[in-house]
Amino acid sequence: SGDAETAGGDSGDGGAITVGFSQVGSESGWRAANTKSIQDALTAEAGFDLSFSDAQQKQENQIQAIRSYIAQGVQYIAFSPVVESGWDSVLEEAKDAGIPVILTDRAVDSEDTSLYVTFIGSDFVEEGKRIGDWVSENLGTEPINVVELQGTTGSAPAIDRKTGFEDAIAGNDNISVIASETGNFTRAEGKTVMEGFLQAYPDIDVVYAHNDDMGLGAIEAIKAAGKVPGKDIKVVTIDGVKDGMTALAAGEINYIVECNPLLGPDLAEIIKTLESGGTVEPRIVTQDEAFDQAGAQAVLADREY
Ligand code: GYE
Repeated sequence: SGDAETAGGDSGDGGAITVGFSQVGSESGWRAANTKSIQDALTAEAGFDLSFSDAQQKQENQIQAIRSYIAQGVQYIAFSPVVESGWDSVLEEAKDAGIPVILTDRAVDSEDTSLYVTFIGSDFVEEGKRIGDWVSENLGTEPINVVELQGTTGSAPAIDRKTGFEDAIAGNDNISVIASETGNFTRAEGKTVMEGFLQAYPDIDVVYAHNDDMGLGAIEAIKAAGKVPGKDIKVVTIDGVKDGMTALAAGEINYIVECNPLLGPDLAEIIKTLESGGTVEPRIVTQDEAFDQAGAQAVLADREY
């Protein structure tokens, strides 16, 4: 139809849909898979003109990116909020500009839910709970000392995965979380924090890492301390990315609850639905599996990411 939106794309059916996406960063294997999924789904061939930015785990960068998408007048804004709080003003600016916002992966704590159309992503409380259930059910009744590597402070997955785990172990007096610190969802910080834990606590039984990458960093620290990961110290993580599943299949991780990063196709579909005047559910929960070592061995070859 020759409108302004045709400038950046060429869908041949009246102009590409302009979308601004503000990504958290590139902190983990999960994030890399999530970025690829979004970029692979919101292509020019599929009818999109995607502007993508990486906030390097900084909220101020995300706010700046969103403001620039508003200034550009994109048709849709999508983002994965690095932390839960502090979004109300910029979301109000988007609303005032008439630009629908879609939350992917992580939640905001804004009370006014009219500030975004929908939130698509996993149930992080449930993920933490499944890890806690596994620890409760598989490691016996002797005292179990757990150290926890938390995700980015203030992020929805760090808050919820901690809560879910605590809920699940609440009835088990033999399980204690003896230390809990953030490793910011990165392998390097997971390793450093675990080195500190190993020095401070001689009798760690389990590491609960909020993502695979921190667990993989912890494994390096465990090996460097002369212990065997998966045996001397059990390792349980969340995500199920290739490196995590490989370590699980090799016996260095004991259990992984999956968190599906492949949100691109659903995001594309949500935008197409809205574009054609349809409505979408305010909360779309992604389905996740869980794997023990035999389960990882069975699926490893066919994993997409
Ligand atoms: O688990 C972690 C990433 O928000 C679910 O962010 C996501 C988390 C994921 O850094 O690896």
